[in-house]
Amino acid sequence: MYSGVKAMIEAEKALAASGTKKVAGIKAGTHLKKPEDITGPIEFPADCKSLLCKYLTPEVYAKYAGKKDKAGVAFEQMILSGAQNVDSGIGIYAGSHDSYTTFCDIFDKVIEDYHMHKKDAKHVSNMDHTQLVCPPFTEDEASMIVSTRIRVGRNLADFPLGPGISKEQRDKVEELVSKACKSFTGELEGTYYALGSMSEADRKQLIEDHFLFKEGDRFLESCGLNRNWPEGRGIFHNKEKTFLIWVNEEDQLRIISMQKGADIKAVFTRLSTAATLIEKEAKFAHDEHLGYITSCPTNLGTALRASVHIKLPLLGKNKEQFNKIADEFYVQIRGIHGEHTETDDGVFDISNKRRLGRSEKDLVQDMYNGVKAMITAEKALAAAKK
Ligand code: ADP
Ligand code: CIR
Repeated sequence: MYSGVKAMIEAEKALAASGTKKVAGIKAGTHLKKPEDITGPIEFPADCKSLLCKYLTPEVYAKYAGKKDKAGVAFEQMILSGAQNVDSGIGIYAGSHDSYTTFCDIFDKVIEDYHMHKKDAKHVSNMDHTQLVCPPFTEDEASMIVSTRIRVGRNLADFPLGPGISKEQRDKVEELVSKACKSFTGELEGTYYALGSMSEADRKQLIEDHFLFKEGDRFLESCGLNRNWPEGRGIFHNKEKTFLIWVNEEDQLRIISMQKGADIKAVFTRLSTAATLIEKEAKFAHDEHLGYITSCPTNLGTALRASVHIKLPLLGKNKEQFNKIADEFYVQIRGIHGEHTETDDGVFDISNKRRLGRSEKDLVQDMYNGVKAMITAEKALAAAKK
């Protein structure tokens, strides 16, 4: 009896010790190469501003470490981008629609922080272009606007999102989308070009002319979105390149309407017509709470970014005033060569910042209102100079 009890006491003590053993923290940074390198709670640098850093508490980490969503995507895969890139703004990507449910303790917080959209809030869509209030710009105002573009992101309901999709599934998405593109007629009719069979010169030209995505985004690379590049990726566009679809970039579809000049209404009308047509054929990942499902939580809801490239040489130098207007009108300032680029010639990309909890037409309205306010400020600065 004695020996048996003694052995049980030892076993109990060992179990207690293993239960209280502290898991070693892992330093964030580019030395983390793959999801398996995340073997403990992440220690971020003190100045890290990402939402991942803010909400990945040791408790959340402990709850989700080693877990997978229903599509089989590991939690560590979703947080690798922010764990590697400590300059991330967000730092987390979903592997499938289900990630938002399975890992809700962190995604709910990120979504509420970024979009101010609470756990029980509903998202309502409205693409009715006739409800947009955007009186045409005067001639001198319109001449400040180089071009206008509106895109929405979409993912197919029957597939995981980019970080979780297999090569075979991605190729299938390409096949389905490129086939569906053949049914466009009239102004929307066009051709699908696979990235892999495009010449280097054509690819470069399309990027320079703002039509095609770039490759090698380090945030997307880290979350697994660039696997098997360039296979399965491509672009559809009509003859005039006013209607385009990016296939299997950050989202499975990025539906884009764009043209030179300032006619926001025409660009939105084309986009909503095309998106409605595509929706009749395809089943997109969508729910009542989050709207259209995207891998990056910033794009949830409408996945809509409406932008103009606009010349603001004076306001652009007056950063405080520029940022104040941007904040007041919920618009974002980017460089004109895509996200994370800087502007050097006084031309800026101004777009709606919000995506979720507001309808498409409200967000295009945000962009119009913000742009109008910036034009007014630019004109006042020019008049004061005289
Ligand atoms: P997204 O719109 O998908 O967030 P980016 O900011 O990376 O992506 O922009 C993608 C491409 O679209 C870039 O080449 C960018 O210059 C181009 N673009 C964005 N807005 C406009 C616009 N208003 N006019 C012309 N090109 C634009
Ligand atoms: C970050 O966290 O800064 C990057 N993952 C990008 C976030 C912005 N979202 C996006 O471009 N879709």
